[in-house]
Amino acid sequence: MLKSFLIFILMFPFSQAFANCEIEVAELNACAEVKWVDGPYVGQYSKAELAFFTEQTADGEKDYIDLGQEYDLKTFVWMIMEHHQHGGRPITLSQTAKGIYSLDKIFFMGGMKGQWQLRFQLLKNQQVAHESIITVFDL
Ligand SMILES: [Cu+2]
Repeated sequence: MLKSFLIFILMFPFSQAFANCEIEVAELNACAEVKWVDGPYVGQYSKAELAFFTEQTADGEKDYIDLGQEYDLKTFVWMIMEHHQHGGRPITLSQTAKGIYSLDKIFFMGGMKGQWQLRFQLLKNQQVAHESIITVFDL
């Protein structure tokens, strides 16, 4: 009884910190989150913010982290169609604060049937160390 109570106490801070972990980034032992600033739209530019953080308190305070020298961030759109997949126009990526990136000119082209995804990768020595896939449209 006492033992299970202790386990509960030990686990609680972790589950609370990561309760709102939309996207897990195990390599950083962190969470990521994508917020749409404008859009998402099909056929016109959308804008989003991508953030990396380690903890989130109950009142929504986040501890943003630096990706550091170790990782390069890459963001791109990707479409999965029935018989092939392909990318699209490049996203304009810029860091706006510690752990926070602005994704500008995200373009999900219209006129196709398939899934439009937003993907980000962490590159380490030019190799993909992490990839997250966010399905944005199912057309
Ligand atoms: Cu297509």
